[in-house]
Amino acid sequence: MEKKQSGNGAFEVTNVSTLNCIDLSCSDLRQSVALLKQACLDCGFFYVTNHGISREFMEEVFEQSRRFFDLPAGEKMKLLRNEKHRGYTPLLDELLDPGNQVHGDYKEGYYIGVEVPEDDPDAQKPFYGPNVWPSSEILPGWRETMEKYHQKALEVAKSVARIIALALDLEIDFFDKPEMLGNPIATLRLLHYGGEVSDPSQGIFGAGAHSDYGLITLLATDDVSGLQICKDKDANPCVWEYVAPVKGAFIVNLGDMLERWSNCIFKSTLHRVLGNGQQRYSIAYFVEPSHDCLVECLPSCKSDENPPKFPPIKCATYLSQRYSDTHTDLNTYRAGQT
Ligand SMILES: O=C(O)CCC(=O)C(=O)O
Repeated sequence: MEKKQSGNGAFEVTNVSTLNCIDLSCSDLRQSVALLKQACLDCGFFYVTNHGISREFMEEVFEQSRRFFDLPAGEKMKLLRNEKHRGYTPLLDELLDPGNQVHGDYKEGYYIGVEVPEDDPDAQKPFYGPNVWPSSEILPGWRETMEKYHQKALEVAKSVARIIALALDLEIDFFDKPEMLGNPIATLRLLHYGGEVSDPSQGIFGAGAHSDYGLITLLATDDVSGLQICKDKDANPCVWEYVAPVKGAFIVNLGDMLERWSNCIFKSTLHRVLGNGQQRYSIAYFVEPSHDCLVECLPSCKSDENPPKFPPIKCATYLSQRYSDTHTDLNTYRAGQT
């Protein structure tokens, strides 16, 4: 248990959550499916270990991330995120929980999507296009590290998605189809929390409460705690529990599209980040299907007694709405330059 002094002087006692752990090297697939299903029904968060990405490589990705965020603010602003959601997001850019936050999140970030050259017809789609890269003179090897990580993380995501498919009584390769993860919108996001202390009673957060938009998110963190989950998002007030970092493991959580696909059998989970005065680095990998994928209730998740709770929606339409709801209008930065 962790004790934290809240703004009004009272102590909030926060438990550390116990989460199931899915070992991707385990040969007993039935056991993995059972563990994952229990985690998805219980809280929508679990750890994934033995995923095939080495600790050395993870350390390299974190080191490159630190090198980026250590650059002077002016250098980072030259790489400001564009309309395709690629590039740098400054401190306070994102406001995830407007009802409870006095301003944006105390974090900066960097979005890297699937690299699609400008002259490729797919680059017309809202979430495809070329990435924004720091120059190799300033950060040698940076792009190569991030591209390699992007590919490796997608393989991990596909392995997890196969277990999710089985847990939902679907064919194991359900999410491997071209319109699903065959041609996904998958976004790597480097995050840096600068060491500000959060104060929920004053509406100040490292990241405000939110659920992720897609199928799943793979999260790697350093060993500074801060991530909290609310297992029952319908509870009022929410009960927050810390998720402890586990060396070498991904923290995986379910997103809103999976909630829609599964007709709320597997719910997305509210989570937030509290800063504790220490700098913190994390790396999120958001996994969404292809632009044109119609996210609609799965046959195995509906019946006459339990009809679909959400209308079908195209992945790109849904995502565009969620991004514009939560990010600062880019014109605000342009106005600041004149
Ligand atoms: O930094 C973290 O631990 C969580 C980040 C997160 O929730 C997000 O980017 O959606």
